[in-house]
Formats: sequence, structure tokens, C-alpha cells
Amino acid sequence: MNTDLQDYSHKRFNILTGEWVLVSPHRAKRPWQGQKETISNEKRHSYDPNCYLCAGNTRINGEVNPNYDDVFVFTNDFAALQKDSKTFEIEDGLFKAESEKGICKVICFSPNHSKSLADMSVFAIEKVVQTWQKEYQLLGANEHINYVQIFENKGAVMGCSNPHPHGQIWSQSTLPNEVQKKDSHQLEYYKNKKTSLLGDYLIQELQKQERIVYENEDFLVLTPYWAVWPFETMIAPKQHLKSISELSEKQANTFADAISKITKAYDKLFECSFPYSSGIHQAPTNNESNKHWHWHMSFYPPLLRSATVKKFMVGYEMFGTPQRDITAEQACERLRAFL
Ligand code: H2U
Repeated sequence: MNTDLQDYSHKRFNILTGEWVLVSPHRAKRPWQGQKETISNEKRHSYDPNCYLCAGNTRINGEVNPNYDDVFVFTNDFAALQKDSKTFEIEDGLFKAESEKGICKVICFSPNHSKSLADMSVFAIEKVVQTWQKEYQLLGANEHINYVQIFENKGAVMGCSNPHPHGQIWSQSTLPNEVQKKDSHQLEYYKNKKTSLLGDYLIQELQKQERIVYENEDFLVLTPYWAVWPFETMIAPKQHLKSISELSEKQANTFADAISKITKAYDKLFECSFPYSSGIHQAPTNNESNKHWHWHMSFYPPLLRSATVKKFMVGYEMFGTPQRDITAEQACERLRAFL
């Protein structure tokens, strides 16, 4: 390993977004007298009569959830994007706006209110993966849907409004900012080399063996070289696949295994139900070949030193560049201890 990276301030390049992250390994020991989060380790009941996501309960709009057995999907009652939004474009001098259509869904991972993905069996997570695959295809088939964003906000510290295990799917006409960046960098690389940018990166990671947290037959879980969040990880298929719809049945299972392994390790790291935002970036559903896309899932957890000390993305990071103290290699080593 290049020890300069562990001792001196430096910046690292994110090949997918074209952005830099500032790394300050010498700073990890600074004292903390700032805000401490309250992380609840209180055991929840498997059913909460007041939860709008529990089976058989009534949602805010009056609709009753079915008595679902595993995964349940419904259209978000407070959707951020409207399916029938009027089509318009405004170009008024320097004022520019465009209409945006979309469909937003909520996906309940389990009827059991007390669980999170980390507590669920690989078999149960596989059902979530299969539902993601189905929704990606279903939503993507709509004429006005060109991108499907699957994500989960876990934990009150991430702004999650309900502890019931659930995620969301927002689908829309155009590519969101983060996806746009990854689309253009992967395309440029693919045009030049005719290989997958992320695939070639994974080969290099396998050779180095410095940032791989977990590996199974089909997937790598790693702390990316350019990780921004202290314990950020990525799950990526070794095979060059554009989207989760290309996963075989076996790969849906090994993907579920990778999710299970990393979420369990997270919970063990600070002995709490580890908060994070996770999301899948994959090929747009715009009827183009999108051969340059190599799908992957990222976990962005906010916790820094313990269950109660979180990282704030503020100050220099808002005005300059994201910055981290603990290196990706150190984070990998700490997570690997729980696998
Ligand atoms: P978060 O907890 O991740 O914020 O998401 C919960 C989502 O559930 C939120 O987007 C939706 C909210 O709009 N919701 C409904 O669609 N119906 C309800 O009855 C309550 C919440």
C-alpha cells in the first residue's frame, strides 16, 4: 500500500463522477465536543397499530394496506413527481425551467415493523431484489420514464419518517444530476476503450486487495478509492451488467447475500441499527443501448466515530470539496473485522 495516502493530506478522484474528495488522514484524532445524536436501540414490536406501512393499516389518504406476507409496493401518496404534470419549457433570458413527469413508489421490505434489511434473511432480501427488478422494468416501460432511482433512507438521522423497513423508487423523464455525471464518464471511457469503466476499476481493486470488504461469487463489496462518507461502501457485480434486470436468479441471490453481509457488518460496527442512505445507479430506461453502464449500489452512512457522532457535510464541503478524515483503506479494515 502507498503509505503516503495514510499519512498526508491529498485528494482522490472519483472516476464515475469526475469529482475530487479531499482526504486528511492526519486529522482523524481531533477531539469532538460537538453535537451527539441520540440513536435509539429500543426494540420495536413486529406490528405497530399507528404505522402507516404495517399490513392491514390505513394510510393517511384513507387507503388500507393489504395483509401482505413479504414485500408490498404502493404509489407514494405524497409523490414528489407527478405522472400527469403539464409539459412546458421556459427560457426567459437567464430564467430556464422545464416540466418533469414521474412516478414515485414506496416499497415495504417486510410486514415485520421491527426488522431492517440487516435483520432479514437472505431469502427475504432476495424478494426485495426481485421487486426492485420488477419495478425497474415496469416503471421503465412507461414512455415518459427514462430513469428509475431506487433508494432507501434508513434511520431518523437520515430524515427517515418511519422506522418500518422500507425504501422508495422515484422514476422520471430525465436523468438526475448524479446519474448524469456517471452516465457521461462511463460513456466517454466506453467509447475509447470498449470496456466498462467500473469493471476495469474492479479488476484493479481485486489485484490490490486493499479496499475489499467482502466478496462472493458474483459481487464485490468495497470502500471505493474515492469514498466521501466515512464508511461508504459499494456493491458491484463482477460481470458487466447494465441494470439489475440483467441479474440471473442466482445473481439475485448473491446480491441479496452481499446486502445482508454489509448491513450486518454496519450494525456491528457501532452496535446500533446503522443509519444510511443507499441507492442503485443503473442504466437509464430511455430505449438506448446504454452499453457503457455498469450498475452498482452505494451505501452512504453518516456515522463517523460512534453511534452518536456523525459526519456533517458542511462548511468547506458545501463551498469547496467533500472531505474525509479516516481513509477508505482504514474504513475497509474496520468493516472487514465484522464479516
Ligand atoms: P421516508 O420515511 O423514507 O421519508 O418515506 C416514507 C414515504 O412514505 C414518504 O415519501 C410516504 C411519504 O410520502 N407515505 C405515503 O405515501 N402514505 C402515507 O400514508 C404515509 C407516508
